[in-house]
Amino acid sequence: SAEYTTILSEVRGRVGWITLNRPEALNALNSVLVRELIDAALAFDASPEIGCIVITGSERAFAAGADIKEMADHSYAEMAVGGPFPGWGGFERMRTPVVAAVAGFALGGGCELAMMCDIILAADTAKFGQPEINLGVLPGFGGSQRLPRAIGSYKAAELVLTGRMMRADEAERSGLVSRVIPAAELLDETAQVAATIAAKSLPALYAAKDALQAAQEMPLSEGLRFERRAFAAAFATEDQKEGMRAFTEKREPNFTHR
Ligand code: CO8
Repeated sequence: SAEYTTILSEVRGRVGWITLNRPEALNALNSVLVRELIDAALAFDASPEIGCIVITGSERAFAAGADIKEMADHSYAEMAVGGPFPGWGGFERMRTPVVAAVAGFALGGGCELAMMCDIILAADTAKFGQPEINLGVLPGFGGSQRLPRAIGSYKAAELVLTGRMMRADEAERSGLVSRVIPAAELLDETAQVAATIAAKSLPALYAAKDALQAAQEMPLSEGLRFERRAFAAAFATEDQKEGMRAFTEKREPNFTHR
């Protein structure tokens, strides 16, 4: 949309694309970029025409973290009262699946932004890390919580306490990244993954994402009950009838997202 200055936002079929675009600062997340990113993402999330959201950066950087220059002089009170970036709660509660396509640096808030997405695809040039410790602080966008859940507590501790970067292949082995893709093919491959997702039944996608998120937060017994109710509820959709009818008729389903 034309009014954005730090991101590009574009609809391709049923996929909403957001490209972080502050090349002069390696896509560092300043308050304008964060506001625009959340605004664009929530608009896609609210649209029944969008079945998947992609967030990507440039070849050099997904995002090199929160904008250190903007943040440096903030007081305790300013950070405690929401900081420069209110609104993440809405981003984290989006129902639409979100794919992060990471090339180059995904550091600090950049790594944390990728971890707020459901799937992380990485170019072979990607570098992940939580270097906040080098700045005399600690991760502040969820890194100390999501990284241990993603890669295990001991490996996360090493990364958070040393601040070192992890290359794409190590991130894939660790389970942070689902696939490493040659850099030149990252966007095409991401477009295919996103289009594959976006073609599915939207209510089924919402329910599946909801259940996957519940798995991060609930004990197993509660999560299994959550899933069981969601599975039963899926039988109230037209898409369930269509999906199962299409299977028995040996044809592709024609989902209407209802
Ligand atoms: N903030 C501001 N500017 C940045 C940032 C950043 N995070 N990263 C890079 N830039 C700028 C540089 O200052 C430089 O600008 P200029 O040309 O005007 O000097 C430009 O981008 C290019 O960067 P470099 O010249 O440094 O490029 P290199 O290739 O030499 O190095 C690195 C690339 C290694 C990525 C290096 O730029 C770097 O270390 N960046 C900082 C990484 C970092 O520490 N990130 C963590 C930031 S803290 C954070 O994310 C906390 C999140 C929680 C916030 C919670 C709020 C509620």
